Amino acid sequence: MQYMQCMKRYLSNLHLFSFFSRPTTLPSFRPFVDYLFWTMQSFRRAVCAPSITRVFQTRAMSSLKLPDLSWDFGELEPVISAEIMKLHYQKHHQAYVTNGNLALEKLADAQHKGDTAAIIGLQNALKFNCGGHLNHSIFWKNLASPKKGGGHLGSGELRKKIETQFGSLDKLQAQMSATTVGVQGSGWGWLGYDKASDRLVVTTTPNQDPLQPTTGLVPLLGIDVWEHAYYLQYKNVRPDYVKEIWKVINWADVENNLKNAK
Ligand code: MN3
Repeated sequence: MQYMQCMKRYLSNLHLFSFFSRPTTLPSFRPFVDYLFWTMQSFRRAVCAPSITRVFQTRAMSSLKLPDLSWDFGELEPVISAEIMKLHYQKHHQAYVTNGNLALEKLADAQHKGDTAAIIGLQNALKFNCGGHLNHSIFWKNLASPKKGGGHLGSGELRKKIETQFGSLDKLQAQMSATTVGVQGSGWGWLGYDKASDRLVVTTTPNQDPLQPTTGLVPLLGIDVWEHAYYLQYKNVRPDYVKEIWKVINWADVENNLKNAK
C-alpha cells in the first residue's frame, strides 16, 4: 500500500523533475547504466522533496507588505498631523499586514491538511486583516498634499460623471461626508464604481470589510473613519475630520482608479 502511494507521488512529480534535472545529453559511455542511475536519483528526489506547487502557494499567499508612500508623514498637515499618519501607517497598517500574513499561513496549512473546519474558522481573521491591508493601501494613494494636487479635481471623465450624477463636486462631497460620518462605530466611507450600470456609488462598509469583495463595487476613494485615523487631532469630532479631508484628496488617483475599473 505504502509502495503504491509512493509510486503515485513519484509519477505525479516526475514531469516536473524531468524538466529540471534531466541531463540534456547523456554520457556516451555505459548509457544504460547512467540512465538507470539518473532515474533512481530522480525517484529519490521526487519522493523526498516537498510538493513544489505547495511551496509556491504558501509563498505567494504570505506576501502582504506595507506599500511605499508617495508623501512624507508631515506633508498632509495641517489637515492630518504627521503623528497620526506615522502611527496609522507604521503601527495600524503594519498590524493588518502582520496578522494578515499569519492568517494566510494558517489557511495554507489548513488547506494542506484538508481541514475544512479550520478553513471556515479563519474567514473572519482573513476578512479583517487582509481587508485592513487592502483598504489602507487604497487610502494612502487617495491622499496628496495640496501642493501636489490634493483637493483638485481635473476636467476629465470623473468630473463629468460626478456632475452628471450628483450635480457638482460640492454636492458629492456633502453627500459622501454625511454618509461617512454616519458610520456606526468603526468603518469606511466609499466612492465606488458599479461596472454593470457604469455609475458612481456612495456607500460605507463596517470594520475593515473591503469594498469589492463584499459589495462588488470597485473602490475609487475610501475615507477611513476609524478613530485611530483622527482622534489625536480631532478628538471625538468626526465631522470636522471628514470636512477637512477633502483638502487632501488625490483626485488624480481617484480618476486613475476609475480608468482602471473599466
Ligand atoms: Mn485605519
